[in-house]
Amino acid sequence: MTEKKRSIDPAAIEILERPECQEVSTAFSRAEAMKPCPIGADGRCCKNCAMGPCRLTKEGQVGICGATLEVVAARNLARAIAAGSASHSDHGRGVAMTLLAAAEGHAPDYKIRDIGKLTRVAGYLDIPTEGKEVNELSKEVAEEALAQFGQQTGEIIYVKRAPEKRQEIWHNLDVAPRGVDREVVEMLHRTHIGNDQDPEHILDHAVRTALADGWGGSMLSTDLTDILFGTPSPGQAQANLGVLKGDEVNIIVHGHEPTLSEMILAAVQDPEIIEYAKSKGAKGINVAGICCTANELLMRQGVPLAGNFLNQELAILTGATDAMVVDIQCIMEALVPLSQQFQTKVITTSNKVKIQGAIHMPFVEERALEVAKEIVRLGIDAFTERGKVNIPKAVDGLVGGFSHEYIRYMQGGIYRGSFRPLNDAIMAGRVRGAAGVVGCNNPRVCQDEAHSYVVRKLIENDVLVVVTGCGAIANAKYGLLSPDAIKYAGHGLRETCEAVGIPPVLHMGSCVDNTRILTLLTEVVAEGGLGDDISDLPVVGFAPEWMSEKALAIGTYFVASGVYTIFGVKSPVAASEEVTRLITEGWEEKFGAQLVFEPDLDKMVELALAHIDKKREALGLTEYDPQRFAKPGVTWDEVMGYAEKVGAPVSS
Ligand code: NFS
Repeated sequence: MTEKKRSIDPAAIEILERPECQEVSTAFSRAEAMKPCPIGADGRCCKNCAMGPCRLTKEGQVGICGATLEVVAARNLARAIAAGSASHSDHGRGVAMTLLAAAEGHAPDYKIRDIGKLTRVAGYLDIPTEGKEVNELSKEVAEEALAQFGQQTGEIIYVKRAPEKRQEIWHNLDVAPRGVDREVVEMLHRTHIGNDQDPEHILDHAVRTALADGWGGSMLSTDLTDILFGTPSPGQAQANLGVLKGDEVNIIVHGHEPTLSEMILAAVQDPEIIEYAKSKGAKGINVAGICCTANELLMRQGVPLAGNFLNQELAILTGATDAMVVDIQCIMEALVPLSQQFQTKVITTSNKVKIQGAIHMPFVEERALEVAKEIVRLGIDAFTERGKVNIPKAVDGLVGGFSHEYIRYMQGGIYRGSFRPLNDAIMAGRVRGAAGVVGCNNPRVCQDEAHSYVVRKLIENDVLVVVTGCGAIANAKYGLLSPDAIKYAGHGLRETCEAVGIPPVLHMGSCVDNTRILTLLTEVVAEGGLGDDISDLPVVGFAPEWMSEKALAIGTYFVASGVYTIFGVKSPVAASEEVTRLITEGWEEKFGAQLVFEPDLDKMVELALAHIDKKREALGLTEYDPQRFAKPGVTWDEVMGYAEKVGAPVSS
């Protein structure tokens, strides 16, 4: 395999092609050396007890307990969904604990930054706000949020934020989550040897578990993070490894929680710390992010994105990363041995995550800023031990920070904010539909290729796109999150984006922020004219380069919320026709949407456009015609040329 096929990222290609990197082990080289186990890959392997592992490779073969292929594949998928839901939700719990500590005065370095959001969230949670001090209300909100995790009966409060028709579907199918933790625990119980052995029944609970994540743990995480650090609004930033600086201390924050990284950002602004860096010969301190931590900091603070999942090792290979500060999730163990060949200090900070050989500096909220400063000092000291530094030049501009609140605001302002312009544009066929393109990198497929290809094709076809997670970072690296991306958009989408003042690809945040997309879809339904449930909307979801269990949880809660969702790479249940049928036709019947696995990029796009057109037709909307909003016989270049001649403002 040539380096080109490993990635389309110019920085990644440059680093991987360097002579000195040829023998270095990275996820790219390990993926080439390690063939995936074909039995496990498509769901045929059961290792839920010590009678096995049982590998069901022959027609009609069953496990030692008699488990059929359908049950094995369904259980494996369900367990992955439980692990993904647990990860997002436990992250959400962490944010709730920080909010509580801040409200009670035990975390003096944190302040409530968004009182408006605090009041709105209190409203969602049915907490009266009148006459309450900020800290008092924050405490009640945090406690109620925490109660959602441990709740045993009834249903989680946020279920009621979904369209009414959707809630009815969940009630009728008995999949409305009762409590976040309960569903995860029950999923593990049901899939233990000798329990739930009906694939449909197992998958019903997998849906309930995923919903507990999407409309529970993750949605709470987004809300409470906004309360603590502010609801995002658009701002400019830069992306790719070119954001690292040769003459400054580079601190990379990597993982998922903004609680620590926000403090790192505060620490590097401390005059004493800046002075310390200068005393060691650095011009300053540069903070950049990787993975979802990057998205959290970008959305609120405009911190540059060093890259997505597959860029983490490459950042160290530049020789310019002095400290890589990690918290939870998507952190490769390989960072530590790699860092030992450089000056880079890998610092673990969560009490949930230790890596052998890394420096562990537990991050305690009571003395958050102090710990952050100690961590930054380690990075500054490492700067003095630098060897050869070789930073790729690749860097691209972007605009990030589109919270659903801001998207509403952009369509009418504070008092008249609505989704009317967007709904009208969809109804008129100016905008054909919308898509969420989210999720990971996976070295089994070319890095970023699927993300950027799918997004380019969608906007070309007048589909408005929202992105999160590593997918958002992927698109940022190729200029697709800059207003300039309008030049790739179809005529109708272009016109709409220019009228509203938005780019055609909107960065909506980290992976837990996929819940912002759920809220946005609900608001679009409530605006009227596009049916009365999410499953009526001409929208699709994508995770074209997925690899994590969290991605499966997200995909499942999107489908259960009514969004037709396409995953790339490969299907983890390919071995079982029955399970494949259950998550496609079966979920279509139950939830009005399917979870489809399709590795071919063009087919992915075809499926998406066909689905969007099918939904348009069902709604009785104008048939989409790509030429309707084009001036006949006039190309865009001609239009732009004319605009320039008459001095009209143009956006490309
Ligand atoms: Ni989402 Fe974010 Fe990236 Fe995938 Fe990992 S960082 S939570 S799981 S790899 S998008």
